[in-house]
Amino acid sequence: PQTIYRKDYTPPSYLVDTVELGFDLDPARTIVANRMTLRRNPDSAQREIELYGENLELVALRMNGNTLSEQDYRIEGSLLTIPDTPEEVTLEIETICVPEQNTTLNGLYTSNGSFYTQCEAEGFRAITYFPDRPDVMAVFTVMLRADKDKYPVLLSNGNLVEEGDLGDGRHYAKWEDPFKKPSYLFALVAARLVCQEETFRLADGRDALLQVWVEEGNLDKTDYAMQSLKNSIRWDEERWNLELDLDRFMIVAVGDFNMGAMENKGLNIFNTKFVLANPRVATDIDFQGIEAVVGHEYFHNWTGNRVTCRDWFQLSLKEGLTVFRDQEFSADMIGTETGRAVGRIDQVRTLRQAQFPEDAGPMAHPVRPDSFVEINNFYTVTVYEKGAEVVRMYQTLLGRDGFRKGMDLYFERHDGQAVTCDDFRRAMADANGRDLSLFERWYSQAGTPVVRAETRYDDIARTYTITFFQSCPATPGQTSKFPFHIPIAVGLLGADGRDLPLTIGGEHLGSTTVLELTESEQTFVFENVPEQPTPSILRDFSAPIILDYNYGDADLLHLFNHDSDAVNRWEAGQRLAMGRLLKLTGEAGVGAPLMLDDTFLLAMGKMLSDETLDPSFREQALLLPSEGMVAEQIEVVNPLSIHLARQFMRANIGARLRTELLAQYEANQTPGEYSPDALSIGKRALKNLCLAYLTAAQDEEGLALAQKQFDEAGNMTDRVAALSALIHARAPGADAALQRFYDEFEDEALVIDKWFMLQASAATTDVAAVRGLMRHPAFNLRNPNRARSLISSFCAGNPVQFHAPDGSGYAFWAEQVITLDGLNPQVASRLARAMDRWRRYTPELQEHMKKALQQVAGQQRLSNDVREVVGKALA
Ligand code: HT7
Ligand code: ZN
Repeated sequence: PQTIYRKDYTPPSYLVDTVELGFDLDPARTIVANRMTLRRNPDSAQREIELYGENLELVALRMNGNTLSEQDYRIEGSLLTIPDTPEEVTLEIETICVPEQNTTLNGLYTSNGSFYTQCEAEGFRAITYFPDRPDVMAVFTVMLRADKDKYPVLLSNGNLVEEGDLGDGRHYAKWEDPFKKPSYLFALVAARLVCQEETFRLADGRDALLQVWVEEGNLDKTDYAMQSLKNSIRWDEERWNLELDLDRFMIVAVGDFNMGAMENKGLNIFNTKFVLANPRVATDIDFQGIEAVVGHEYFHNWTGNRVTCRDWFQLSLKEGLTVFRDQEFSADMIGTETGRAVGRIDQVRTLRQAQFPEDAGPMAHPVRPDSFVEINNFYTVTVYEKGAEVVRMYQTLLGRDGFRKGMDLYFERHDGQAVTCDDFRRAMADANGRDLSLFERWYSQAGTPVVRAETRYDDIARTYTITFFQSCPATPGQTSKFPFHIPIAVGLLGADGRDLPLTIGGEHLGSTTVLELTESEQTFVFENVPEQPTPSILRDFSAPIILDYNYGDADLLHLFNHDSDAVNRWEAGQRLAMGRLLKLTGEAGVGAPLMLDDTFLLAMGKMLSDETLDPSFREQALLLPSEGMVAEQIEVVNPLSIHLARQFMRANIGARLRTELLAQYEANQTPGEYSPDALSIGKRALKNLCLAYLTAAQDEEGLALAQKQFDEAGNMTDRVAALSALIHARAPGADAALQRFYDEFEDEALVIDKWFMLQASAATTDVAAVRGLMRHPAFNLRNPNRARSLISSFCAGNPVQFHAPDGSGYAFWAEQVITLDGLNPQVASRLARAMDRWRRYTPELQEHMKKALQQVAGQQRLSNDVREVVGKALA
């Protein structure tokens, strides 16, 4: 496969002003008529028109009214070139595609018999020939024609300008989008749907029509998405002065979808998972996901749609920025300081669990990649979550007001343009009169920087010195790195646990200050420090780095008990827990007896019962680092030892903190009507963690409580938590509970996904059991949610069984990647990434893993998506 390089970017040869699309929608044979006006791009020396098309039957091609014959153009792969074209051109292209056979869910496809599209990144070329690249922006008009009975609802981007009957059982709708847009933002839907709608008054007094479209039977699950949409619109107005620019904004939910959702202009298409919710079927995490994703897609209207990306290497320009915006939105919706910190802790967890490993693995790439084989493989945690961290660091460095000035300048300069990450950085720098040239390295260098800190207190001079040493490990294609521009927020705690006032160079800096690292070694001296302090470094996780500081247990306990920065307070607990987990893992590996010290348990018990603290924070503080996070700390990974160590720790906590856990289980009940507000969510989370610890200890009362909670729960959060506790504890009632759960929710696809996922990730579920579940009538490999709920949950979420010593998990993985690749390369390729870190396992496991990787790589017919992932893993 061909590698595409960022350095090879050239401007498009032609620009497209208008596109008129006509669709005669038929699942077996859809005819697409495309009439577009193009003109030569003054910024390009090229004189040929380049169009992309894939899996299309080309019926006719006319240029300025004349039919072109095969001698007039070339088709090489997906590129159609028309040479020697005039300054201004009208092209008319007729193609045929077959939506019902499109299992890739890219381009135009059918789901449950209806039509949907997915065009990002390069799906539009599976609909018609077009200069399908984000720097070609055009005004679209769309005419949809389809059978009226089967597809009563016909939607596309922008405004509905005409609709009516065609007489032969078919009808039509014409849509015009007044804003020019790249082709990846095109969308259409032709389906039997119903909607919840509302008119919403915008800040400038205009009324906008908001609609949430779902399949019949799901209207009782749209309230939260609608509320989240209204909150998003208001928040964007209030925090950034950004208004909805359309009269109509639609969300459509579809059951077959490769990712979470898509920000098509005015017609967002969503995975049902991020739309449908009510207390009976959705958990607190589902509700939170809906708020975040509805916000994320809506915020793209400015950060992505109005200002878009010049090329796909700049993906983080829109994704990093929009993730940052959705994170801030969710934090502001909670509105409390603890709520914000708990959200931040979740973000740190995601980074450590998924992004740091990516940065250290074979697919490591900079936030702005230099090359790719398949762009779909670069919708990654690095581009999204690390990208958001990079945006957050601007705000940390420039302050909230400075960041806002930068955003304002960015929109002022670039509205209606397709731009680069450099343009964004320049806007930030220029708006604040700052030199941010070194900051560019966050975009160009892959890998997670490691910052080592050394400290010294001088009790005579009353100074406290911190020296930082930064480095960054080699990543594929980048052996040595330059120092990063790193904001490190620091506070110093006195012996009484309070923040000491900070002074550097005579300047009073309050209780937290942001130190800026730009060199590989830098020293900062705090003055007038009255006593040996405990340093709280990297407050609020001010940069996506690994902090290497030799904290002793006493320091960590002090921070865990007192740090005013909630993120670092949590972090101290994680460090305490990680130390124990690593020690226990070593002991489990050699069959030594396992023991957990009283100091740790005491600290955990105190945190658990400290009712001055928010339950949501206590839950986070008591949650142990995941098995995956432990694995990242170990050079030679034996998943079973890690599992045994963590299970031992959980059971020990459950047994030795039994009284406190039972008390908190009771204290954090949320009687009455279910509400997904932050306090109730926190209480349920803490209560259900207590239940998980108690049942991990096989506590009889705990097991009885789990059964009772399962039987009586009035909401899905408690239901699923109880079921999970029963399954993981191998409780006698687990099988019956699973059956009851299935029977009760058989018709709720998203709940049945949970049913599969719970089983797939249980350490008792081996490959044979997963194969059995694949034969279940409710299993369907073609549905991405279902495939992920069973196969990905097993391969990425059940380390003990996936890494079975006989290699059966890996053989299963290879088989599924190969089969899925024939249906849906995007889903297959994500599953393929479960093997990214294969070189870190024991030699025996490595051997099996390599064999499985080679088996996949050796397939003759393989998508670029999967070939790139396994190729890089084996390289
Ligand atoms: N911008 C959207 C990306 C997306 C996507 C990418 C590749 C293949 C399918 C896809 N569906 C959605 C989602 C987002 O970040 O908002
Ligand atoms: Zn996005």
